[in-house]
Parts: sequence; C-alpha cells; structure tokens
Amino acid sequence: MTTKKPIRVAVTGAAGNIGYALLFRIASGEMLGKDQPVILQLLEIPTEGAQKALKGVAMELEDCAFPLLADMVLTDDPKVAFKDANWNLLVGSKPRGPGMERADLLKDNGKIFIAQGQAIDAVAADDARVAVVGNPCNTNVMIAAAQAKRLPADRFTAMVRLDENRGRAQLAKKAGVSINEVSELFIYGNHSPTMFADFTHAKIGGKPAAEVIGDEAWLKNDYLPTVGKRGAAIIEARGLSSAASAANALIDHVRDLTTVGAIHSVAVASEGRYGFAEGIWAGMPVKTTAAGYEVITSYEMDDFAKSKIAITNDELIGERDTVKDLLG
Ligand code: NAX
Repeated sequence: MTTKKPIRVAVTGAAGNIGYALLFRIASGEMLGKDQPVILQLLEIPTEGAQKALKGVAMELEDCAFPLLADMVLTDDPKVAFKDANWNLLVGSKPRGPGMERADLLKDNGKIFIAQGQAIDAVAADDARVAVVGNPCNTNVMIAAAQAKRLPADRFTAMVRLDENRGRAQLAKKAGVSINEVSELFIYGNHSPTMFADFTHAKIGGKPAAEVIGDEAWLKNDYLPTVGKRGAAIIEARGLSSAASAANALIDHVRDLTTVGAIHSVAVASEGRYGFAEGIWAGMPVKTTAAGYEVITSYEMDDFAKSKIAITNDELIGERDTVKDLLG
C-alpha cells in the first residue's frame, strides 16, 4: 500500500473521446506512477447530455476499482475542477462546426481558455502545471498563460507529443527497424500540418536518420507531409479523430515532464529560441530537470530546417494576430 499524498489531476472535456481513452490510464498509474494515488477532477460543459455522459464515465472508473484512484470530482464549474489541482489537462474545446472559419474557431476557443486560465491561476495548487491538448493547442495555451498572474509561463505547455510519436513511428517503419532504434526526433512549431518533424537531427540506431534512410526526397516530400497530415488521415480512415493515440501522447507528455532526464518535444513559450517569435508557444526539445525543464538549444539548423521553422512560425504569428484581443 502506498502512503503518498494523492496528486490532483483536473481534466477538461472529460466525457469526450480523448477523455474516455485517457482517464482510465491516469487512474491505473500509467501517467504519474504505479505507487502514486490520484484524485480526478473532471470538467464538462453544463449541458444535461455532457453531465450525464460524464457521470457514466465516472461510474465506469468506479467499476474498475483502481487502487490508486483516491477520489473523483465531477463538475461543470472550472473553479471546482481546478481547485488545488497539481496537473491541469485542458483537453476540451469546441470543434469546428459546418461553415465555420478557422478564425472563428480560434476566437471561440480562445474565450474558453481565458476563463480556464483565470480559474487555474486563481484556485489551482501552487505547483500547478498545465498541458493543453484542445486545438488550436499552441494558441490556446498562449491565451490561458496570458491570464496567469500567479503562475509562471513555463508551467503552461501544449502537446506536440503525438506528432513526435507519429514521426518516430514513420521513420522506424521506413527503415524497417524497431521504434526503439529511433531517437532525437523532435517537433518544432505548431501542432498543425506546418509543424517541422526535424529528421535532420534524428538518429536511427545511433546514426543520422538521413544516412540510414538514404532518400532525401522521401524525407522532404513524403515523410514531412505524412507526419503533418496524419491527424487528417486518421479522420479519413476512422471517421473520427485520433483519440487513443492522443490520450497515449498526453500520458507520455506528462510522464516525461515528471521524469528527470527525459528529453521530448513540448510546445513551450518560445522566448525567441530557434528563431520563433517571442511570446508564441512552439514545439521544441526539452529536458526534464528536478525543478521543471530546460529547453535544449544546441541543435544547429541548416537552411532547409530554418525555412521549415519560418513557415510554422509565420502560422503561429498569424494565429496570435487573430486572437490578439484575447491576450490582454
Ligand atoms: P470530443 O468532441 O470528443 O470531446 C471534447 C469534449 O470537450 C466534449 O465532451 C465537450 O463537451 C467538452 N468541452 C467543450 N468545451 C468545454 C469546456 N469549455 N469545458 C469543459 N469541457 C468542454 O473531442 P476529442 O476527440 O476528445 O478531442 C478534444 C480536443 O483535442 C479537440 O480540440 C481536438 O482537436 C484536440 N486534439 C488535439 C491533439 C493534439 O495533438 N494536440 C490530437 C488529438 C485531437 O485532435
């Protein structure tokens, strides 16, 4: 029996598709450790349907009799969901409706993240950390972080880990090797098709991936779009967007941010690193430390990599311009 104090994990959009693939894994100890009790604080929108569905998910969690699940809170109030929460996983957001422009989606979701950023800053634990999955996640995390007066910006991250996992898997498949052979594949920029999956520094079996693959045209013209548009390919095949793989990536994201020495792709406040504009959140490699994480800045980019980073940087600047009224 563990004697550790439970960690409070708030999850928004808890009755959604990703929520259904995520909560059971958190409760079973896959995210924070097999001896770490958790309290799940679950937020859904205040409609009868969403609250009823949330209740159903909670009933199933109860029926798993997870030894590590110390308690559950079900609510439609962000201030209740984020109360004393150590991890705040912002999964819920509004999907793009028929005929809706991307700018409208950015603005509509932006409002959600203003309210949630304020609530987290007001009531979450002193060590509160935030991971945003709800799209457009880089811009949503920037909006939430802009509301924080108490919590520093480095507590706010967005998820590009699914893109990293996809990128590693595609390299392993092409090279015909185990996924464990692929290292140093990091995602730069936006969680969108403009992202740059940096194959130029990736390694396969410890050797440069480009050398092992031996097909630069494939890397540039097939690999990058395959990774960048994988989300759309999943929707096309499954009729639904990635859920289990997204939940899995979020487990990886948080587990690696709490594992000292882990190196992985995270969207963080750019602070001008790798040529990204100040103030936007961009994917880049980070190394987890005892105090939090540090960004790895030692990768030298060639002209091709710089041109790819410039494209995703421009898109992120465009998103920021669209929501500039929400950043005050
Ligand atoms: P679903 O539509 O199945 O679930 C979203 C849930 O969020 C719904 O139950 C909804 O009621 C709830 N919700 C909406 N607004 C809320 C609010 N203000 N507070 C609390 N709950 C709220 O979507 P799902 O497939 O679970 O995807 C969730 C989000 O993840 C989407 O924005 C999606 O685009 C994004 N994704 C991000 C990925 C990434 O790598 N960063 C990959 C997967 C996914 O596409």
